[in-house]
Amino acid sequence: MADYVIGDVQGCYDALMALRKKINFNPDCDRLYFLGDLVNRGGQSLAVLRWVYARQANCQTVLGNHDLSLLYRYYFPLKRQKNAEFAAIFAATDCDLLLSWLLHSPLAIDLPNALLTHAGVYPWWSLAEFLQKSLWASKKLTRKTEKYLKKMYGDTPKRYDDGLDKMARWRFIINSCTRMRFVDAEGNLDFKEKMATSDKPNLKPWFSYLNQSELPKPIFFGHWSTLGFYQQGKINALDSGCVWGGALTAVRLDDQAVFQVQ
Ligand SMILES: [Mn+2]
Repeated sequence: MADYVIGDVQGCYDALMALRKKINFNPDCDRLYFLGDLVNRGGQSLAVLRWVYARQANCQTVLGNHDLSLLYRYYFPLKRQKNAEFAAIFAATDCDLLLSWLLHSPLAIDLPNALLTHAGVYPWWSLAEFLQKSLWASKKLTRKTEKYLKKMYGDTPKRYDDGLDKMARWRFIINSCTRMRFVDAEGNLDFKEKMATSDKPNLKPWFSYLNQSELPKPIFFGHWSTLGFYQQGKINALDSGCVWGGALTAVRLDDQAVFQVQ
């Protein structure tokens, strides 16, 4: 029995099947934890969703920004753009089942030996605060889906404050959990820089603000394909750019063994 954390699949079903073979996935006892962005751009998003959905007893995902984009367009058909992969999902007879399951996926998964989230943990929060806030945001998303999804898009507020109104706090939590890369020294999120490093001296990767010696467990995240597969202390970035011709990465939690397929 083994637990694996898997980076951004983004509709790359063939890569997922190759990885499954490589880790010798046994659905009777192994568990797979996906770091979000199961869908979009890889061309086989429906197949990926169906595969994970059918194995939900031992597969779980956190929500990524592309998963939320899919849900947004499901609930607001007028916002659907030309996206053949999403169109195939909306046209599928099992669309409602698949997307209801996806909607109920969490923003964070707290395992005994690892914390999983799509983009990261806002470094001005403790892990306990992060978990409490992400759970609160998930509840809003599942209970008042259209009300909240409608207001999801936007780059503000840049910084979290308990005094912000409910929708602003919710959007900040969604943005930090699913889109964050660089943060400035005052705690403002930046959404422009997408490379591994930034020329702006005030911007640092969110994880560089963490005091790793105080972290109770390693953090695993995806989303940052330009950073690639990156491990530094308790920080584990697993989006190795499968959809951009890179690799799909899995880490076995028990022994930190790394598995990759091109
Ligand atoms: Mn992402």
